[in-house]
Amino acid sequence: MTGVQTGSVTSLGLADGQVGGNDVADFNIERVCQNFPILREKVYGKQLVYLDSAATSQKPQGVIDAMSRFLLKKNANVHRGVHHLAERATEAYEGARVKAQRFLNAEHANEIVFVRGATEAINLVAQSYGKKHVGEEDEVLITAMEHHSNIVPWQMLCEQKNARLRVAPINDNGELLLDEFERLIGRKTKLVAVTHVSNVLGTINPIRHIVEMAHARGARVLVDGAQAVPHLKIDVQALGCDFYVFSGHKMYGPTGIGVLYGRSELLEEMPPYQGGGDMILSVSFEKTVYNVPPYKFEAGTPNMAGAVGLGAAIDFLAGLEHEALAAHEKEVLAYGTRMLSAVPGLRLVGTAHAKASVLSFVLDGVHPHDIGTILDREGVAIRTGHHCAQPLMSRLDIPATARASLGCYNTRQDIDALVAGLDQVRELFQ
Ligand code: C6P
Repeated sequence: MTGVQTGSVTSLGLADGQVGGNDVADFNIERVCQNFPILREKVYGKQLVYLDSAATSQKPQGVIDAMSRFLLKKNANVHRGVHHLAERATEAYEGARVKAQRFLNAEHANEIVFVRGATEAINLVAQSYGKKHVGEEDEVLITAMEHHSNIVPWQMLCEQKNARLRVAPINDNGELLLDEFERLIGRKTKLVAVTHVSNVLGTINPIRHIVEMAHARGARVLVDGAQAVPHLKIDVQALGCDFYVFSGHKMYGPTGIGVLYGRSELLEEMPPYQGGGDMILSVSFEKTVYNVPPYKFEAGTPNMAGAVGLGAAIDFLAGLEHEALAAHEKEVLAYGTRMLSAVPGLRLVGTAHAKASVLSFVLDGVHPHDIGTILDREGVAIRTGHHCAQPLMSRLDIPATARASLGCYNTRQDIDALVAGLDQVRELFQ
């Protein structure tokens, strides 16, 4: 939020009393913003306007405090020591796992594997489940709107196994062509890997429908939830997916921590991804007996402070009344869509009917990098480039976009600052 200057940075409780319904007024934006100290920063003497949350979100004070409290009061290696601090650390770490379980509405805490982020989670599934179940001439189905993290691990697997990577097409609005998608799920399809929300287009994919189509043909489904978790309420049981992955840092948590959710029976039969400490029950030079999930997939000392920070981010999101947050984000997205559409020479990229907080665009005669550089001088932070989705750029026949992406702290004023900055860009270039 532009110009947030006031208030102490303490409260997490954001839903005032009986907050409910879809009234945006229920959402106390000033109190939300007070949780994010970095929003008071100035860049080049201008008030920071942060519109790059899809790359990484800013962190609320509660997350910063929880991590520092862990390091100040509880730090020790988890699962190993008999001493008191080791117990405290293990309790904090395993407590974060239970928070993640509730956040996703997973049935069991042991379905939550801590990983570095969405990228590592997808690689884990590809090299463990994929290596075991995808054979020669089998197929893995992805979509044309995937992030490189949900393309390259499957390409690597397909190369290793002589399998085939298939790609479901999208229309010009950036929506999946569901009939085509269904047609591509065949007898040989072992896995479908699809993003819940596109990081470039903002498209929200109909995951439950996709899962039904895939399961009807015996294929497993991995959902890349990296861009969905900050905005949507996730219920993996209702979605019915087999795997769901996300990164902590896009949902107000720290970097270096993320989650792989996998259904128990799948995690149990999957081979380990990496070997090392903590993932074993016993080791001899002749034979190693692996630990049970999730520990089987958590070799080595994990990111304990990161897990605690992720737990605090989950608490932060739980403290926001979800309906009010969703209504606020929808309203700012709609305002942004209207305002940007009115900028001469600007074309929005990604106009799906179901969309989350992403506004990608191109501007006649101006390279996106120039847009980003000029906006930066005005204090407006956006991302420009291919956004790790080069095949999508090829499909759209553009080299890059400028992308403004929204978090819970963004407002109409931030959109106004973006549009004012774009006016300057146009004056210089058009
Ligand atoms: N997208 C963006 O600016 P990691 O790097 O593992 O935390 O997340 C990877 C990833 C996977 N899937 C989707 C849909 C994503 O958007 C991302 C990360 C950032 O769009 C950085 S490239």
